Amino acid sequence: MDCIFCKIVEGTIPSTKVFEDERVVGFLDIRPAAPVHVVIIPKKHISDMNGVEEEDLPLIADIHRAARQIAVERGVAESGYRLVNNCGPDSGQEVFHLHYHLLGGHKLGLPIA
Ligand code: D5M
Repeated sequence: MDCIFCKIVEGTIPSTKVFEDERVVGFLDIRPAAPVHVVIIPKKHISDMNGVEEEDLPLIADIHRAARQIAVERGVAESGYRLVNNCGPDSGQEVFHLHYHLLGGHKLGLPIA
């Protein structure tokens, strides 16, 4: 499958991984939108939130658990951070492998709409 994030999981293209466990990987975003910008993905290929099946729901909890740990390790757990999922054309989703952006490290702007 020609999926850039699957290739990051496999290690066939370079990335700076900051988190990895059995089911989840976190790596630095190539185009950081904030001082801390980590992309968190399930290793399993799921195209987007609409593709999340009932059986995948534990993976969403795994991603949140990873996000919390990454936030601590990147020093933004106390100052605050945002976890963003883009789904579909209006959201601007560019990569069709389910992912969450963990953003922090400065005062984040609102609204994001
Ligand atoms: O965001 C997709 C995000 O993925 C976007 O912020 C760039 C990032 N990206 C794309 N390719 C790479 C690689 N190779 N390494 C690290 N980060 C990458 P979206 O929500 O789909 O708009």
